[in-house]
Amino acid sequence: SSDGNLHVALLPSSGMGHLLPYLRLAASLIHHQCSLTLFTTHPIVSSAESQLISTFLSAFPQITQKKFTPIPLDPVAANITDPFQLQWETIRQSAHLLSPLISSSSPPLSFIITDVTLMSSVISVTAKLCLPNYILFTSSARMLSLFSCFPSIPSSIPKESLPPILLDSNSSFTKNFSDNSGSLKHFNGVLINSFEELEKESLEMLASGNLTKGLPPVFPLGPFQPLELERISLLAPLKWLENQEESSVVYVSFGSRTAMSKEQIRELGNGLVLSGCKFLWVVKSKVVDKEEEEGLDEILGHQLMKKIENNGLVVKEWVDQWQILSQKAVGGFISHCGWNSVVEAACHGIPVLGWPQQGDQMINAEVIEAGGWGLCMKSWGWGSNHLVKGVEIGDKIKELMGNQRMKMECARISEVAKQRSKAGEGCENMLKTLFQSLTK
Ligand code: BUP
Repeated sequence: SSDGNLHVALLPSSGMGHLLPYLRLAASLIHHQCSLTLFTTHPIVSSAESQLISTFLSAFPQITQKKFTPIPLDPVAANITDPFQLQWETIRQSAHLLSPLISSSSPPLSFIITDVTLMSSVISVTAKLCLPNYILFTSSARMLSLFSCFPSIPSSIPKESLPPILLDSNSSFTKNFSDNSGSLKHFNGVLINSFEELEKESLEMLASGNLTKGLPPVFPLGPFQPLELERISLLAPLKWLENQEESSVVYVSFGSRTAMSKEQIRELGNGLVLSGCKFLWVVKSKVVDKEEEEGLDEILGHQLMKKIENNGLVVKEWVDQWQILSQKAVGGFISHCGWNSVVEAACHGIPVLGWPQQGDQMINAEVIEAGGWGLCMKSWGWGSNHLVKGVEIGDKIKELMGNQRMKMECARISEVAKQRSKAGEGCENMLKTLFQSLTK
């Protein structure tokens, strides 16, 4: 094939929500006979990431791993409490150390694909090496439209949907976001896990060139498919789902890096019980999986545990979300609206009760709301801001599970998503266009 002699390097950022789409993309690139180098950053923050990387590398021995060890940052001096964000900043500040790793790659690299959180620091390295750059943007096209204009805000996005931290122009987070946005015009293209039927307006706006000057082409490659190697051995949730009635279960997960307060977790538990629905609930009380020490008994309390017994299954471990969403029994999803979860829900036609917690999640939840296949709970605020009571949560779950219109809308999107996932559609065609643009 014409793209057979390309050597592509992938530099993901930290967090499962960033890593997973990189590895899913990597598998498609291998399908196109590209040689691949995967940059991994050490030490790795979560066990979930370490495990996935090693499983991935043993499944694809033809991929070269290049270990990158940035100079550690002091979290206090850097004023960053979130360990994943700290890792982003650590990589940014050590980006110059990537230079020898890039130069020594053999055969020489054709281009590098990197993460939005690392853009401006990576471009300063690759510009000197004259290496073309792409971004794999791990969020929505709607979020990309904000990112590409920032600090301006597109008229389609309400200011209240921005995470509070981005409204503080003095925060280092906002400064990085701005710098990265400013470097966008130096990139050759943006790859994104989205597709027309999911985000028509935003993708059209991005393609029109009216949004911002010098925006490189956007390649909607979605929906990304999970890899066989992502399947995990925790079978209890799937076994339990097999015995539940069709569309009767609400699946609850807030992704890999959102920990709720114990108080909010218990209100959510009460809400689930009050809804009268069956539920499968992934509980997380610590930001990094390695630190999860308390048992469910301690987190939920004995009383709530008793009430839950006959209604739901609660787990603390990593689950096979893709498989769970594909089960007939699942009829709704309470989600923080991390972008991977949104796309996965769309693929399986599961209506979402969106409860954004941080970052891009409110903007992603608005995609669902606008598409008519879920609810975006703006009034529930940003994460820790205030406590949402069980009664209110229970009512919303009933609304989610009873809404036929949302179910139909969602089934329609899922049909299109399935079509696109078939060989020869979506990702494949877009990758071809991408390779053609490279050889021009
Ligand atoms: Br938790 C969990 N099993 O138990 P998002 C997550 N996932 O398969 P996040 C599991 O991780 P950011 C689990 O299917 C999705 O592909 C899930 O990504 C999978 O949210 C991914 O949804 C999670 O984007 O990341 O983890 O909060 O905030 O960085 O988007």
